[in-house]
Amino acid sequence: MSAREFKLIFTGPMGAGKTTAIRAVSEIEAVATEVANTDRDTCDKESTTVALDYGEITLTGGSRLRLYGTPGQVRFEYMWKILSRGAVGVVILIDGSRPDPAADLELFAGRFAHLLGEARIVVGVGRGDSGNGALAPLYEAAGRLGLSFPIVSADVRRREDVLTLLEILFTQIEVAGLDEVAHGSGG
Ligand SMILES: Nc1nc2c(ncn2[C@@H]2O[C@H](COP(=O)(O)OP(=O)(O)OP(=O)(O)O)[C@@H](O)[C@H]2O)c(=O)[nH]1
Ligand SMILES: [Mg+2]
Repeated sequence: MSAREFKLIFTGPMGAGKTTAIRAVSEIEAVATEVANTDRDTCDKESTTVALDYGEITLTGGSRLRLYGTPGQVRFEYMWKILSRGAVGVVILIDGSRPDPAADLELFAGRFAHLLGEARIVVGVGRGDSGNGALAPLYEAAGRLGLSFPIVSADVRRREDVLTLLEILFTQIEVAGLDEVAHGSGG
């Protein structure tokens, strides 16, 4: 049986943890394109991604996931499209402590919605209040776009949490039969 490979994207606003998430799970040394962060008002951290992150992980069933992280800043938006090509899954990471997480989700889900014929979405929310109803505004934001996808709390510094996001996403991809579409039903 030939090894099956799938391309997944991690996206979301600056500082949500895309680079952190890929580092947390990659079984190869993750590739990063970090530069010093000059936008400390938006997000107070040392560095920011300007082109992409890259990592790889093999699932228990043998499927190999190629993980691409986008930059979070809208000025690098041209990379979002380039990185999206051929992706069958999108992980949108949301920082629940930012001023308007629902608006962030609306922006990113809207920008990646064009992939939904051949891809699925999962949303991971960090730093937020994980209490009952805390995710409701995010589900409402998805509803405004006419979209529905799973939204779960996740601390992407924890490998287990990132793996859970990937499992939720990969299950949707399998249920939708996108793994067959991407790789041919005969293979
Ligand atoms: N306290 C807390 N910190 C978190 C959580 N998730 C991520 N972080 C931290 O937030 C920072 C995220 O930084 P990056 O991984 O560079 O974020 P990014 O999304 O790649 O950002 P850009 O590339 O600049 O768009 C890291 O320092 C993480 O350790 C969380 O749930 N709680
Ligand atoms: Mg990054």
